[in-house]
This record gives sequence, C-alpha cells and structure tokens, in this order.
Amino acid sequence: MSSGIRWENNDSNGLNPHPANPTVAEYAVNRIASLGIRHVFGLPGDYSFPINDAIEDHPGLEWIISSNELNASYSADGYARVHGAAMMTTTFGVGELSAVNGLMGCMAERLPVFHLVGAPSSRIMRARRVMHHSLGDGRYDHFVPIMAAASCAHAILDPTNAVAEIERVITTALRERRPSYFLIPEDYARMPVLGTPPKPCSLSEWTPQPSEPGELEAALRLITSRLEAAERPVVLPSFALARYGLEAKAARFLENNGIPFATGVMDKSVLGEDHHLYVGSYKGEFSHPAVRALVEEADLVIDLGGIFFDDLSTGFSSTHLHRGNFLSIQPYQVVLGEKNDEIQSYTRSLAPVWMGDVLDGLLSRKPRRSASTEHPRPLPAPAEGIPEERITFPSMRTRIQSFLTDGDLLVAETGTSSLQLSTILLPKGARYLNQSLWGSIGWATPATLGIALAAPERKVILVTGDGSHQLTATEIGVMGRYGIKPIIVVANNKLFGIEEFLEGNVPRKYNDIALWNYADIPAAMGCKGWLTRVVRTNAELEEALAEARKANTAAYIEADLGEPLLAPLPPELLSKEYQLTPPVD
Ligand SMILES: Cc1ncc(C[n+]2csc(CCOP(=O)(O)OP(=O)(O)O)c2C)c(N)n1
Ligand SMILES: [Mg+2]
Repeated sequence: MSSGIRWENNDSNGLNPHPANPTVAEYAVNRIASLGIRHVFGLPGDYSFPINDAIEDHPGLEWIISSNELNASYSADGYARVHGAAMMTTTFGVGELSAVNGLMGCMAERLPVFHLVGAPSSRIMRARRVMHHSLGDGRYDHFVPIMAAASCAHAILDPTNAVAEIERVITTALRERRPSYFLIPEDYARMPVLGTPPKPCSLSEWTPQPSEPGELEAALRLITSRLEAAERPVVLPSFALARYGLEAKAARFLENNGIPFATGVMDKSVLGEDHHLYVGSYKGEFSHPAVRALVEEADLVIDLGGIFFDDLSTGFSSTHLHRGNFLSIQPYQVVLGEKNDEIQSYTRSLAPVWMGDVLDGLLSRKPRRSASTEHPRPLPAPAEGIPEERITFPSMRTRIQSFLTDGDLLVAETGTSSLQLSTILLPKGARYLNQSLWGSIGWATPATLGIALAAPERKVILVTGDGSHQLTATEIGVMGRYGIKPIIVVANNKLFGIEEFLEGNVPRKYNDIALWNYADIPAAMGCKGWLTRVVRTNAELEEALAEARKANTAAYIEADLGEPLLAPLPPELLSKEYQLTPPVD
C-alpha cells in the first residue's frame, strides 16, 4: 500500500533512516530523534513492539534499557536538563503509570521529555476485549487522562493524524519546555503514515512564537525607565534561562548594566558562580545576611523567570520579596509590581512577549545607568574538620567544594546533601543539578545516568543520601552495563536525616532505614572495574576522591558517617554559608 508520503532519506547523520514509506511508529521515532536526541530511556513491552523495533533499528539512537520506568523518567529528566530534550518509551498501563512521578517532576521543573507508549490494537479496544494490563472492564481510556495530566500536550496517533499531531505536540512541548505523551495503538503503529511531513527542525533551530510588538515595546520602556531610576537593583537569573538557552544574553544584560545577581533555590550556577557580579544564593531566611540585605533592600528586583518558595526548607523566599519593587521577566510575559498609595502595591502584566525578545531589546537599548552597584562577593568556605576526624556533612561539603574543578557537573540529591551542597561556591563552568521544586528522593541516581550520557566529555559527580539512593539504586547496574563513569558519593548516615532534622531532631523509628553494604552494590550489579571505597575520615574521603578523579573508571565512594546524626544540618551553617568580601572591580 502506498502511503503517499516521501520521507527524504538523505540525512548523513542517520536521522531519517527508515524506508520511504515509514510506519506510524517509525515516523514518530524519526521525527523526535530529528530534534537532535541521541538516547532513549525506558523498557520494552508487547504492545510497544513496533515502537521498540523502530528505536532499535534507528542508527542515530541508542536505547538505554532502564531498570524500571520511574528510573527511566528520572534519567530522561537528567538528560533533558543538559541536552535540552529527551525521549523515553514504556508500555501500556503498567509501564507508563510507573513513570508518572518522574514526568510530573519534569512538568514542575520544565523539561521536555517525549514519551512514546504502545497501546493494544485499536481493533481490540473497539471490540472491548479484555487484555492484560487492563482493568478487565473492556475499557482502555482509564490511563490517558492520568498521562495527560503529566504532560503539557498529548496525542493518540493513527496513520491519518500522525504528521500533524506530532508537530502540534512537539511545538507545544518546546514552547512550554515540558513533557509530552504519544499513545500509539499497536495496529496503527504498524501502518504506513499518510500525509506530507514538514521539514524536520532540530532543537537548536527552534523558534519561539513572536512577541506582540506593542506589548514588547511597552515592556521595554517600562523596564528601561525602572532601571534608570533604580539605585540599588539586583537581578535574580533563574533556571528558565537554562531551559531556553538564554544564559549568555542574560549575562550580557547584567554586565552592560553592572547589576549584581543572586540565584534562588532552583537556579544555582545558572550563570556561573565565578562571575564577578555574582553575590551568592538567595534563600529568604536561609540566606547569608549580606545577600539577604542586597536582595530584600534592593529598590528594583529583576527576576528572570524564577519560582520563589513559600516553605520552611527553602527559607520562605517568596514572602520576603516586596511586590512593589519586583519586575518579573517570564518566558512569555513581563509582570511588573507597581506601587500605589491606596493599595500597597499591585501587578501589571504585558503579554505575549518572549523573554528572548525582551533581553535582545534591553541589550540594544542600553538604559542610562551610572556605575555598577557595590556588592559583596562570595568566597569558598574554609575546610571543616581535621583530616583524622570522622566525616560529617559540613566536612564532606567543604571537601566536595575543594575537589570540584572547572566544568564539573555536580548532581545533588534532595535531603541533607542538597541543603549542604547548595551553599558551596562552584568553579568556572561547573553546574549544580538538583530537583529543587519537585524534590522526589531517588531522582539523583538515575538522573546522573542521563546527565552523563548528555555530557560525555564532562565529569559528573553525584552526592546522594543513603535513604534516597535505596529508592533507585538499581540504575547503578545500568550505568555499569553502558560504561557510564560518574563519581558517586553515598552519604551513609543510616537514616532519613533531613526528615528528622525538619521534625526538630526528635528521633522516630520511621526515619531509620535498612543498613546496606553500599560499596558492594557495583560488583553485585555487574559493574566491571569500578573503583569502590568505604571511607570514614576526612583524609580517607579526600584520598578516595583524588583517586576517583585520576581513575579512568566509574567510582563509588561510601562515606560512612558513623552513628546516626541527629542534627545533620548545624544551625550555624545558616549564617556562615560562606565568607563575603567587598566588591572588586
Ligand atoms: C519520593 C519521595 N518520598 C518521600 C519523600 C520525603 N523525604 C524527603 S527527604 C527524605 C529522606 C532522605 O533521606 P536520605 O537520602 O538518607 O538523606 P539524608 O539522611 O542525607 O538527609 C524523605 C523520606 C520525598 N521527598 N520523595
Ligand atoms: Mg540518610
């Protein structure tokens, strides 16, 4: 049967490898791969065989067989953080539903993951026959609403709608930088696709929707006049810049205007912590007093797409920012806080305006501003704990800080690890990766796999709590299988430490965890040639890290923190996050 479609099979990268008349499954896999994605995470299943075959037969794709679907979604999350987008596949019901938590995390943290799922044949579904992975009621529409809730766009594909629906979903997913879902009934997946495919555009060629010229002009005028009037402005660049590839433009904007910047809970390292205008991290009540004063006493706070938290563990940052001084440049709108004598302040929004256009406009206009604002500069924290002493979280934190070199990727798991490591000062080009908003423990181990695959030329260092690691440690076996070489540090404090801390250090049995022999895991999971160490003192930790850096293998370091620590986060940490120096020019 002729599909009427001609797939241009002339791509030297092997991105369009399937025959002139691709099936729906082949077309979907090709089109998503043509964005520039090189890896797929997930597991096969019988309803997904056409999708599975299309992935395996695609010469431009490597399928990393995950140990379970939740882990696949975390790996895809990590890959998308560094690569820009990711692809995963699971089977109907049992597979896709296991991925929902990780995909919801991608919704929250704005990561475009393209999820392909195989469903029973449409004939079977129409006949309401009872099949495995169903609820036995002849219905096959139970799961789509669940998956749709964990996606910004979704489609059920057939041969006649595939071309248009795939473009619609890709366009929305890239616009929103959020996950999307494609369900393909098995019979449709095997049929040739109908229609005319558009010229496939890659991630780097993606263009946002244009701004409305009048709204853009109004936004630029307002921002410029606010900037010119401000005496103590500060910029809060956010993770959204990294999602849309706007970091360089944002850096030039604040350099042109000499405005210092601080980063929020989700935004650490988005512009590089070696930057001369970097002040430190702003976490409301958990900030260094100098950073807190600079942000909370600024007469203009320019937020570049950030999210501010209302909870204790993130310092109630939202409640300390004054709306009247707040100017927020979001991906597709500009929101201004305005002062008004009768009501204390209100906000005004201009849309649709694209953040990239706003930054371009601000770069070309150069507001008239006097010399740069005085600001403090952070310094690395001095080493805590003497070499012979038992490792503690603060001593580990400062040793990780001095161990990191330019360009490293530091993955921090939710828990004491991320609370501690969010306070270190990173070297040039190093990035800090953490699932700060969604905060699902277990994320960091599979995310490290995705991050390492997306950046094979960089060293990836994972620091995870023992409790979190127990949720997803099976991905260590996947790392071994595919030759991934991260440095993994497991903080073995034998409990859900952060939970106990948040409960006021009152010991509870439910915060105790199973005592594993962590350093035995790589060998038990078939990892060949891994460097494994159990370390107890600061000197041993330093030595193991140095060995790991030198070795051309993966490394797994179990840091045994001794008896359960009832206070993993010393309160004094909050006020001596790091030393601050006067401004340098
Ligand atoms: C999926 C999920 N389940 C439960 C929680 C609640 N939670 C947050 S932190 C934490 C304990 C983390 O323990 P561990 O990794 O050992 O960290 P540490 O002891 O270093 O603080 C728990 C259970 C969560 N955030 N995510
Ligand atoms: Mg722990």
